[in-house]
Amino acid sequence: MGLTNQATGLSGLLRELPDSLGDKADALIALAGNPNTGKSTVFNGLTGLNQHTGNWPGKTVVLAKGAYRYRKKEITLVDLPGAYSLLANSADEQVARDFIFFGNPDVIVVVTDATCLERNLNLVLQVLEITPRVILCVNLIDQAKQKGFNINFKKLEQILGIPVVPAVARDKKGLEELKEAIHLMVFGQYQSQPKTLIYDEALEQGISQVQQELDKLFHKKMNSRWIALRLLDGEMAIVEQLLEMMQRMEEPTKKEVRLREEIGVDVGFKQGV
Ligand SMILES: Nc1nc2c(ncn2[C@@H]2O[C@H](COP(=O)(O)OP(=O)(O)OP(=O)(O)O)[C@@H](O)[C@H]2O)c(=O)[nH]1
Ligand SMILES: [Mg+2]
Repeated sequence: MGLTNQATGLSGLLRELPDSLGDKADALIALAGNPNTGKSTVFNGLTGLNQHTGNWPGKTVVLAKGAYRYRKKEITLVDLPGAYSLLANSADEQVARDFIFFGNPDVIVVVTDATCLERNLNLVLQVLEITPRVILCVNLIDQAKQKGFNINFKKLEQILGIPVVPAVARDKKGLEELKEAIHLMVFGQYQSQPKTLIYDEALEQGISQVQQELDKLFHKKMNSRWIALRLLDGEMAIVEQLLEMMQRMEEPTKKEVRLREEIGVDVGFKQGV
């Protein structure tokens, strides 16, 4: 059931993914978050699948996949490995980041630990640099209450410009609200309005120069600001992944190949009719 990505190579991950998703899913949702924030507990609560929730050193990076139905929609959920950042410092972080950027999920739910929200929000801001389609699930509210923390969720929502859903995933509290928030973001009118992080002037100038070139290359089909930031950060490995992505964009999908074959046989498409 897991999507293994032993070599953490993007190509393997993306090649495996579309086939394993099936044709039925109406939306693809990724669960991201720092290690140990309750992602797998949320995943199990939503999908009803009994996943192992442990983490141990040296394990193969596994992306667990499950599904649930809500308001007549089939939702596919992917449980990403824990990541403190999206700077690809570890295999887990790289897989999480590659999935968020290249996997094209409809929504990313970032599961955070309410007892150390400040540290967790770092990842939220990094995910928001990739996509505005983010929902913040503040989990472990029970523990935060025990510690006497009082979190103003409405204020958090206003500051970040995205939906914020408090939860106690272990007791299945907040999961219905999470399903509704996901539904509204994918199928409803909800438009998140996250604020863009602005860097100092010199860096912003560099970003816009690199961005102009990238927009020409990718015809504005990719988040060029984020790629520019990675390149300015000296992360050249991203270039290889982007080239691979471009190649994929040009390759016909399996469905297209099948369709062409069918049409070719039936109506002589191959003879150029
Ligand atoms: N008190 C409390 N414990 C929780 C809650 N949600 C999850 N847990 C517990 O927190 C621990 C970690 O949960 P996981 O779901 O494994 O966390 P994870 O984010 O998937 O962890 P990694 O995959 O290792 O990054 C488990 O012991 C859960 O039972 C919650 O809302 N409250
Ligand atoms: Mg987990």
